[in-house]
Amino acid sequence: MQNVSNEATFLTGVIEGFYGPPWSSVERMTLFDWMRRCGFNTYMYAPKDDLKHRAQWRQQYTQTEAADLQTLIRAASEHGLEFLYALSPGLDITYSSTSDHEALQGKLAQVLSLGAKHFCLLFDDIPDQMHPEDSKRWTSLAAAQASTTNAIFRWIRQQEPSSRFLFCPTPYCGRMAMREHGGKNYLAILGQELLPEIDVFWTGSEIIPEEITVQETRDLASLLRRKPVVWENLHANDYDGRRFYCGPYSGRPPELRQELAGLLCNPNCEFPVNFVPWLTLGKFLHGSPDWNPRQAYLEAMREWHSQFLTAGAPISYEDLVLFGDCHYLPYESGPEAEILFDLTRKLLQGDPLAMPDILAQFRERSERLRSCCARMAELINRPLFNAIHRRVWELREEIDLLQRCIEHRANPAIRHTPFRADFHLPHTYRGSFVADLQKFLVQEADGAFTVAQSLETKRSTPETNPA
Ligand code: GDL
Repeated sequence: MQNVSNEATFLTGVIEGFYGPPWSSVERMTLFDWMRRCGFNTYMYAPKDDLKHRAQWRQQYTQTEAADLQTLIRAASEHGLEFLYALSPGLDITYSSTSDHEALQGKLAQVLSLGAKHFCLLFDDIPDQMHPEDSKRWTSLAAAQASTTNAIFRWIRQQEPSSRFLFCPTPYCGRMAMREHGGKNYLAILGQELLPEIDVFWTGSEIIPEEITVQETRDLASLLRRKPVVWENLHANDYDGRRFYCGPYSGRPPELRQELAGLLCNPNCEFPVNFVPWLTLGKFLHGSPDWNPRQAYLEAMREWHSQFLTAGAPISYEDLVLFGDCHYLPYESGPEAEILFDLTRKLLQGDPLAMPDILAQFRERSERLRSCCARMAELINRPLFNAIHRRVWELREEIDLLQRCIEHRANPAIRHTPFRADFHLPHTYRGSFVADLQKFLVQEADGAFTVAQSLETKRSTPETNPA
């Protein structure tokens, strides 16, 4: 499909587009260095919890905030990167309101005056109902959003003729479109109404799809009448505070690049853990057709390893790979972690004394991981330590508990007595109100939720549920 956006640069890079605390200016400067190293060309500013990006989108930045934004815009340019400013007015905008239109224009005028050239309007994660006033003027949300965006785009192009402009639809993945989120035929109406110069974001069949295929992307492009820009959420972790992902860019074929107008990734909230995801994404975007995610991961881990110097005993490359494999991707753990998982499962399902080889392998591998986690406390790179230490602690605790349990089961003198661990007591370990609530609903393999078999009282007591 030929469209206007094909003639423009293929967008590659990073969206700061997650929920949670935005990155610091120091992190953003490091980001720009890393982005150059990855061969990316674009940074999109869209932190959901910059109040003035979304919740209070009408408000202009204060002098201090504006000065910070200006510094950031300049720094992007000094690094040879395009800076894209995104605004999210969808939570409460009235599309037909003159004052809202003026607020929108006024806000973007301020950011233009700070040096930004490229813009984006985001309508993701908003109510899909229109204001009654809007329904009088447009028959669909898609038409209302397209009309508003076209008007802003035309105005921006008058100020800045080289401006690149993007749009994020309310249904931004296949599942939402299928459920008619945003209204019937939203994407077809958008494709027809939105000016062809405006690029459209898309996350894939799901918000975080395991795979993105060429065929589904072609189908979408014909609906939208333009090639989409992928908003890549593969490494985003804002939806689950217990996880981060440092695995490789994966699940997308190299041929996909030809079907897109760009690919920008919205990554982990914890800035330092994005090194390997970005390096591998850079390789995917610029690499050869024989792209191999695992290979790219192992190479990128060699580079990341240099950031794991400690004040004490060193962390080896092999141990770092094992640790990284425990925090791989949303749908899979890395192979080194899988081996540990299988060893543990076998030892817990059977008699450890009857499988000395498995026991020996478990001892070696679990101890490597446990002590690697312990050494992380001595990382010289404290921002990296701060970013990962909760997850490191949790992993170490669990490995420690499993080691104790398996050694208990492997000890003929005590193996028939109940296993207890003094460091893992009820209420202090695996506790929390959320953990209690999570016990109510069980998710089946097909995604359906069922009510748990036994709905016990809120807090299990030591008597009823010993550790
Ligand atoms: C989303 C949000 C994004 C968030 C991500 C992962 C889009 C277009 N919007 O739905 O801000 O970080 O999921 O939770 O992806």
